[in-house]
Amino acid sequence: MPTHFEIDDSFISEHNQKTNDWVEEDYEHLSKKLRRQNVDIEDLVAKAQGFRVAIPSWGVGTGGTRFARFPAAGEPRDIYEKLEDCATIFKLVCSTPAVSLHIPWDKPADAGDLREFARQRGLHFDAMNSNTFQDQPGQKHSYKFGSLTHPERLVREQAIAHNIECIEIGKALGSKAHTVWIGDGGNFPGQQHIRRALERYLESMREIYAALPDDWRVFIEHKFYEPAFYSTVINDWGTSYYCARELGSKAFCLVDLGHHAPNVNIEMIVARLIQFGKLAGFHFNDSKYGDDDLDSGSVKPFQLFLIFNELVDAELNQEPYFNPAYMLDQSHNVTDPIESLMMSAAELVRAYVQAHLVDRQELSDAQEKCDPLRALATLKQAFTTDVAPILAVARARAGGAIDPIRTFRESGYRQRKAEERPVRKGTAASGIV
Ligand code: LRH
Ligand code: MN
Repeated sequence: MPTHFEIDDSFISEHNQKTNDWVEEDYEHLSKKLRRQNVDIEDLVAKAQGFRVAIPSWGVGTGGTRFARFPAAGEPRDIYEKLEDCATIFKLVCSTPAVSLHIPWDKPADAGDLREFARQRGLHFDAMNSNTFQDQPGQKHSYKFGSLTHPERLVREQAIAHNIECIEIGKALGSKAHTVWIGDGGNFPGQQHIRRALERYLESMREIYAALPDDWRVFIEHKFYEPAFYSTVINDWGTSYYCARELGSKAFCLVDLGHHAPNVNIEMIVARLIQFGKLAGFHFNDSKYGDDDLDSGSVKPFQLFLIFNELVDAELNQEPYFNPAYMLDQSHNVTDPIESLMMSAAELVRAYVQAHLVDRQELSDAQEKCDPLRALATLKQAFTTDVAPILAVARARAGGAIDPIRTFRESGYRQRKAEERPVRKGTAASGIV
C-alpha cells in the first residue's frame, strides 16, 4: 500500500471531463450576459486565478467547543500530515498555496526539512501565529492572568521570548509576517487596570517589533471578548490601530471577522484601515453570535461581498500601503475540514470576482448624485450574478477540480487517510481544544 495516498492529476481531469459539459454551456451563457455589460469574462477568470488565501494549519484537524470535540477518522496527527491535507486542498481549488502555522502546535523539529516537504507539494508559509493563551507542559510562568500585559515582568518576558522564537522559526521557514493575538483581559470589573494593561502591551510589543527583520510585518489581531469575559486589552480596531501607529511602519491591524459584536459594520472598519494605511489582512470565517469560526460565506455572504467591495475598490484605486494578507481561520466541528476549507476558499474567490463585477462608474455616479437605491441596485446586480462558471473554469484551467468536493469525496482520500493514520494514543493533532 503506497505510504501516502495523494489524489493524482489524471483523476482530477477524468473527473472534470464528466462535469465539463454544463460548465462550458453556462460559461458561454454568462459570457454573453457580461458582454452586454461591457465586461470581458476572461478578465474575471484571470482575477479568479490570481486570488490567493492561506490555510490555517489548525483548520485541517477537527475543531470542537468547550463541550466536546468529535474527532474524525483519518485526520492529521502532526504538521507533516496537516501539510499533506493542505496540499490536497491546493491541488483541487488552486488558490491556497500558503499555510499559516501556529506555534507551538506546529513547532517543527527541523524547519529546513519541513520547508522542503512543503515546497515539494507547491506550498509555502504565510504569517506565523504565537500562542500565549495556553500554558505548555513544563512552562515556568502561567498565562492564567495574561501574557504580554501580565502584571509580573517575568511572565511578560516569557511571552515576549515566545513571540521572538516564533519569528526565528518563521525566518527558517520563509515566512514574512507574524500575527499576535492575545486573550489578555479580565473577567471582573476592577480585575485589570485598563490603561496600565495597554501600556504594558505596547512595552512588550516594542520588544517583539524590534526583533522583526526589515522585510517582515507584524499583525495585531483584535477581539472584543473571549477568553476574557469582562474586558479584553486589544478589544477593537481602534485600539489595534492606535498600537500599530505607536509601533511603527511594520505594524498593521488584522481583521478576524468573528471578533466583532453582532451587527458591527465590518466593511466600514475595513474601509477605515485601508484609508489609514494599516490594513494587515484577514482571518476569514463567519458567525451568527460570537467567535463561532464557521465557514466563510456560510451565514452572511452579503457581508463578505461588501468587504470585498471595499477591497476591490482600494485595489482599483491603488491605495497606498494596500497589501492585505488573506487567511482563513475556522473551526470545523461537524464537517470534513478539507471540504469546509475548499468551500470557504471558493466563497472568497466568489466574493472577490463579484466585487470586480460592480460597475464602479455607475456606483460612484449614484453616490455623488445621492441616489441610494441606484447605488444599492448596482451592488446587488454584482452580488446576484452567478459567477460559478468563472470559478469552475478558473480552477479547471489551473489543473484543479471543477467540483472540488465531489472530486474529493469520490477520490476516497479520507478513507485512505483513515487507513494510513491510525489514532496515536493520547496525541490528537494539537490545535483548538
Ligand atoms: C483567536 C484566533 C486567533 C488564533 C486562534 C486560533 O480567536 O482567532 O487568530 O490564534 O483563533
Ligand atoms: Mn483569528
